[in-house]
Amino acid sequence: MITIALSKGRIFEETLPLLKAAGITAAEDPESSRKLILSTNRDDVRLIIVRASDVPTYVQYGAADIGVAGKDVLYEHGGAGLYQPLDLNIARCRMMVAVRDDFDYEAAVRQGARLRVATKYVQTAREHFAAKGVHVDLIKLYGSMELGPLVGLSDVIVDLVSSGNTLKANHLKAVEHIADISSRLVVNQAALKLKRDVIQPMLDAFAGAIIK
Ligand code: PRT
Ligand code: MG
Repeated sequence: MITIALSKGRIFEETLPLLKAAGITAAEDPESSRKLILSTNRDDVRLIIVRASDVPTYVQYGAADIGVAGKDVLYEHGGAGLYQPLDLNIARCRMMVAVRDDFDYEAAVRQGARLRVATKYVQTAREHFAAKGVHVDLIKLYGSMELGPLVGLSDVIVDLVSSGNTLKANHLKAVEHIADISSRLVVNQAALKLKRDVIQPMLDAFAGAIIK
Protein backbone atom coordinates (compact mmCIF):
# COMPACT_ATOMS: atom_id res chain seq x y z
CA MET A 1 0.00 0.00 0.00
CA ILE A 2 1.22 3.51 -0.86
CA THR A 3 -0.13 6.31 1.34
CA ILE A 4 -0.09 9.86 -0.01
CA ALA A 5 -0.53 12.79 2.43
CA LEU A 6 -2.26 15.90 1.11
CA SER A 7 -3.92 18.94 2.66
CA LYS A 8 -7.39 20.11 1.68
CA GLY A 9 -7.85 23.19 -0.44
CA ARG A 10 -5.35 24.50 -2.94
CA ILE A 11 -2.78 21.71 -2.55
CA PHE A 12 -5.41 18.99 -3.04
CA GLU A 13 -6.93 20.80 -6.03
CA GLU A 14 -3.61 21.43 -7.73
CA THR A 15 -2.28 17.91 -7.03
CA LEU A 16 -5.30 16.20 -8.67
CA PRO A 17 -3.98 16.59 -12.25
CA LEU A 18 -0.60 15.20 -11.17
CA LEU A 19 -2.25 12.19 -9.52
CA LYS A 20 -4.30 11.69 -12.66
CA ALA A 21 -1.10 11.57 -14.72
CA ALA A 22 0.02 8.74 -12.42
CA GLY A 23 -3.30 6.95 -12.99
CA ILE A 24 -4.66 7.82 -9.54
CA THR A 25 -8.12 9.31 -8.92
CA ALA A 26 -9.62 9.91 -5.49
CA ALA A 27 -12.86 8.07 -4.70
CA GLU A 28 -14.20 11.11 -2.82
CA ASP A 29 -13.76 14.86 -2.59
CA PRO A 30 -12.25 15.84 0.80
CA GLU A 31 -14.17 19.14 0.73
CA SER A 32 -17.50 17.32 0.97
CA SER A 33 -16.41 14.11 2.71
CA ARG A 34 -15.44 14.06 6.38
CA LYS A 35 -13.23 11.05 5.85
CA LEU A 36 -9.54 11.47 6.62
CA ILE A 37 -8.54 8.38 4.63
CA LEU A 38 -9.71 8.37 1.04
CA SER A 39 -9.52 5.35 -1.20
CA THR A 40 -8.59 5.71 -4.84
CA ASN A 41 -9.26 3.82 -8.06
CA ARG A 42 -6.08 1.86 -7.29
CA ASP A 43 -6.21 -0.83 -4.61
CA ASP A 44 -2.59 -0.12 -3.70
CA VAL A 45 -2.92 3.66 -3.23
CA ARG A 46 -4.78 5.69 -0.58
CA LEU A 47 -4.81 9.37 0.30
CA ILE A 48 -4.77 10.83 3.80
CA ILE A 49 -5.99 14.37 4.47
CA VAL A 50 -3.92 16.29 7.04
CA ARG A 51 -3.16 19.91 7.95
CA ALA A 52 -0.76 21.49 5.46
CA SER A 53 1.87 21.98 8.16
CA ASP A 54 1.57 18.33 9.28
CA VAL A 55 2.36 16.77 5.87
CA PRO A 56 6.17 16.61 6.40
CA THR A 57 5.68 14.99 9.82
CA TYR A 58 3.48 12.17 8.49
CA VAL A 59 6.01 11.48 5.73
CA GLN A 60 9.05 11.77 8.01
CA TYR A 61 7.71 9.06 10.33
CA GLY A 62 6.58 6.83 7.46
CA ALA A 63 2.86 7.14 8.27
CA ALA A 64 2.65 8.38 4.69
CA ASP A 65 5.09 7.35 1.95
CA ILE A 66 4.63 10.46 -0.15
CA GLY A 67 3.26 13.95 0.44
CA VAL A 68 2.90 17.39 -1.09
CA ALA A 69 4.02 20.35 1.01
CA GLY A 70 4.79 24.03 0.48
CA LYS A 71 8.41 25.18 0.76
CA ASP A 72 7.18 27.48 3.55
CA VAL A 73 6.10 24.43 5.56
CA LEU A 74 9.18 22.39 4.62
CA TYR A 75 11.50 25.14 5.71
CA GLU A 76 9.87 25.35 9.14
CA HIS A 77 9.87 21.54 9.47
CA GLY A 78 13.55 21.28 8.55
CA GLY A 79 13.21 18.36 6.11
CA ALA A 80 14.61 15.56 8.33
CA GLY A 81 13.95 12.09 6.89
CA LEU A 82 12.51 13.52 3.69
CA TYR A 83 13.64 13.07 0.15
CA GLN A 84 12.43 16.07 -1.92
CA PRO A 85 12.79 14.97 -5.54
CA LEU A 86 10.40 17.35 -7.34
CA ASP A 87 9.33 20.96 -7.30
CA LEU A 88 5.71 20.57 -8.48
CA ASN A 89 5.38 24.28 -9.27
CA ILE A 90 1.87 24.40 -7.71
CA ALA A 91 0.27 26.52 -4.96
CA ARG A 92 2.67 29.31 -5.83
CA CYS A 93 2.97 32.45 -3.74
CA ARG A 94 5.60 34.70 -2.15
CA MET A 95 6.91 34.88 1.42
CA MET A 96 6.87 38.59 2.26
CA VAL A 97 7.46 41.07 5.04
CA ALA A 98 4.44 43.38 5.43
CA VAL A 99 3.58 46.36 7.61
CA ARG A 100 0.72 48.84 8.07
CA ASP A 101 0.26 51.31 5.23
CA ASP A 102 1.40 54.14 7.51
CA PHE A 103 4.49 52.40 8.95
CA ASP A 104 7.88 53.57 7.62
CA TYR A 105 9.71 50.24 7.53
CA GLU A 106 12.86 51.55 5.81
CA ALA A 107 13.24 54.27 8.45
CA ALA A 108 12.74 51.79 11.29
CA VAL A 109 15.40 49.50 9.84
CA ARG A 110 17.77 52.42 9.19
CA GLN A 111 17.39 53.65 12.77
CA GLY A 112 18.17 50.16 14.10
CA ALA A 113 14.81 49.89 15.83
CA ARG A 114 13.96 46.58 17.46
CA LEU A 115 10.99 45.21 15.51
CA ARG A 116 8.14 43.06 16.77
CA VAL A 117 7.40 40.41 14.17
CA ALA A 118 4.23 38.29 14.25
CA THR A 119 4.35 35.15 12.13
CA LYS A 120 3.56 31.49 11.69
CA TYR A 121 6.97 31.17 10.00
CA VAL A 122 9.31 31.71 12.94
CA GLN A 123 12.37 29.98 11.44
CA THR A 124 12.06 31.81 8.14
CA ALA A 125 11.58 35.15 9.89
CA ARG A 126 14.45 34.60 12.34
CA GLU A 127 16.85 33.81 9.53
CA HIS A 128 15.67 36.65 7.29
CA PHE A 129 16.11 39.36 9.92
CA ALA A 130 19.36 37.89 11.26
CA ALA A 131 20.81 38.07 7.73
CA LYS A 132 19.81 41.76 7.55
CA GLY A 133 21.22 42.44 11.00
CA VAL A 134 17.82 43.61 12.26
CA HIS A 135 16.94 42.82 15.88
CA VAL A 136 13.49 41.31 16.29
CA ASP A 137 11.14 39.92 18.88
CA LEU A 138 9.32 37.03 17.26
CA ILE A 139 5.69 36.40 18.17
CA LYS A 140 4.38 33.02 17.06
CA LEU A 141 0.88 32.98 15.57
CA TYR A 142 -1.08 30.13 13.99
CA GLY A 143 -3.13 32.17 11.52
CA SER A 144 -4.50 35.57 10.43
CA MET A 145 -1.15 37.28 10.84
CA GLU A 146 -2.64 40.27 9.00
CA LEU A 147 -4.43 41.28 12.19
CA GLY A 148 -1.19 41.69 14.19
CA PRO A 149 -0.14 45.19 13.07
CA LEU A 150 -3.76 46.45 13.08
CA VAL A 151 -4.24 45.87 16.79
CA GLY A 152 -0.74 46.68 17.98
CA LEU A 153 0.47 43.11 18.48
CA SER A 154 3.41 43.64 16.13
CA ASP A 155 5.10 46.18 13.83
CA VAL A 156 5.70 43.67 11.10
CA ILE A 157 4.34 40.36 9.81
CA VAL A 158 5.98 37.65 7.75
CA ASP A 159 3.32 35.90 5.67
CA LEU A 160 2.47 34.42 2.30
CA VAL A 161 1.03 36.67 -0.37
CA SER A 162 -0.51 35.58 -3.64
CA SER A 163 -2.96 38.11 -5.09
CA GLY A 164 -2.16 40.75 -2.46
CA ASN A 165 -5.88 41.23 -1.79
CA THR A 166 -5.69 40.24 1.89
CA LEU A 167 -2.96 42.83 2.56
CA LYS A 168 -4.87 45.51 0.68
CA ALA A 169 -8.17 44.76 2.45
CA ASN A 170 -6.41 45.21 5.81
CA HIS A 171 -4.46 48.40 4.99
CA LEU A 172 -1.13 46.62 4.91
CA LYS A 173 1.70 46.81 2.37
CA ALA A 174 4.42 44.35 1.42
CA VAL A 175 7.87 45.84 2.00
CA GLU A 176 10.26 42.94 1.42
CA HIS A 177 10.32 39.75 -0.62
CA ILE A 178 11.84 36.81 1.27
CA ALA A 179 11.30 33.87 -1.10
CA ASP A 180 9.23 32.50 -3.95
CA ILE A 181 7.17 29.58 -2.69
CA SER A 182 5.78 26.52 -4.46
CA SER A 183 5.01 23.00 -3.30
CA ARG A 184 7.39 20.06 -3.41
CA LEU A 185 6.82 16.35 -3.57
CA VAL A 186 8.28 14.74 -0.45
CA VAL A 187 9.02 11.04 -0.07
CA ASN A 188 9.92 9.02 3.01
CA GLN A 189 13.54 7.95 2.51
CA ALA A 190 13.05 4.36 3.72
CA ALA A 191 9.84 3.93 1.69
CA LEU A 192 11.64 5.00 -1.45
CA LYS A 193 14.19 2.20 -0.94
CA LEU A 194 11.69 -0.49 0.09
CA LYS A 195 8.89 0.34 -2.37
CA ARG A 196 10.90 1.79 -5.24
CA ASP A 197 9.20 -0.45 -7.83
CA VAL A 198 5.86 1.26 -7.13
CA ILE A 199 7.05 4.73 -6.10
CA GLN A 200 9.55 5.43 -8.90
CA PRO A 201 6.96 5.13 -11.72
CA MET A 202 4.72 7.52 -9.75
CA LEU A 203 7.56 10.02 -9.44
CA ASP A 204 8.23 9.74 -13.17
CA ALA A 205 4.55 10.34 -13.95
CA PHE A 206 4.43 13.37 -11.62
CA ALA A 207 7.63 14.74 -13.15
CA GLY A 208 6.16 14.44 -16.64
CA ALA A 209 2.98 16.30 -15.64
CA ILE A 210 4.59 19.36 -14.00
CA ILE A 211 3.60 22.58 -15.71
CA LYS A 212 6.69 24.78 -15.84
O1 PRT B 1 -5.21 26.54 6.66
P1 PRT B 1 -4.27 25.78 7.56
O2 PRT B 1 -3.93 26.49 8.82
O3 PRT B 1 -4.64 24.33 7.75
O4 PRT B 1 -2.88 25.67 6.83
P2 PRT B 1 -2.37 26.53 5.66
O5 PRT B 1 -2.99 27.89 5.65
O6 PRT B 1 -0.88 26.44 5.69
O7 PRT B 1 -2.90 25.67 4.45
P3 PRT B 1 -3.44 26.13 3.05
O8 PRT B 1 -4.12 24.94 2.47
O9 PRT B 1 -4.18 27.41 3.18
O10 PRT B 1 -2.11 26.41 2.25
C1 PRT B 1 -1.31 25.34 1.86
C2 PRT B 1 -0.09 25.87 1.13
O11 PRT B 1 -0.49 26.65 0.00
C3 PRT B 1 0.81 26.80 1.95
O12 PRT B 1 1.66 26.07 2.78
C4 PRT B 1 1.54 27.54 0.82
O13 PRT B 1 2.69 26.80 0.43
C5 PRT B 1 0.53 27.56 -0.33
N1 PRT B 1 -0.10 28.88 -0.60
C6 PRT B 1 -0.15 29.46 -1.81
C7 PRT B 1 -0.69 29.68 0.29
C8 PRT B 1 -1.12 30.82 -0.43
N2 PRT B 1 -0.78 30.65 -1.73
C9 PRT B 1 -1.81 31.90 0.25
N3 PRT B 1 -2.16 32.89 -0.37
N4 PRT B 1 -0.95 29.58 1.61
C10 PRT B 1 -1.61 30.57 2.24
N5 PRT B 1 -2.04 31.72 1.61
C11 PRT B 1 -2.75 32.71 2.47
C12 PRT B 1 -1.79 33.70 3.14
O14 PRT B 1 -1.28 33.15 4.34
C13 PRT B 1 -2.68 34.91 3.37
O15 PRT B 1 -3.42 34.81 4.56
O16 PRT B 1 -3.65 33.51 1.72
C14 PRT B 1 -3.63 34.86 2.19
C15 PRT B 1 -3.09 35.80 1.14
O17 PRT B 1 -3.67 35.57 -0.09
P4 PRT B 1 -3.88 36.80 -1.11
O18 PRT B 1 -4.31 36.15 -2.39
O19 PRT B 1 -4.96 37.65 -0.52
O20 PRT B 1 -2.58 37.53 -1.25
MG1 MG C 1 -5.01 28.37 5.17
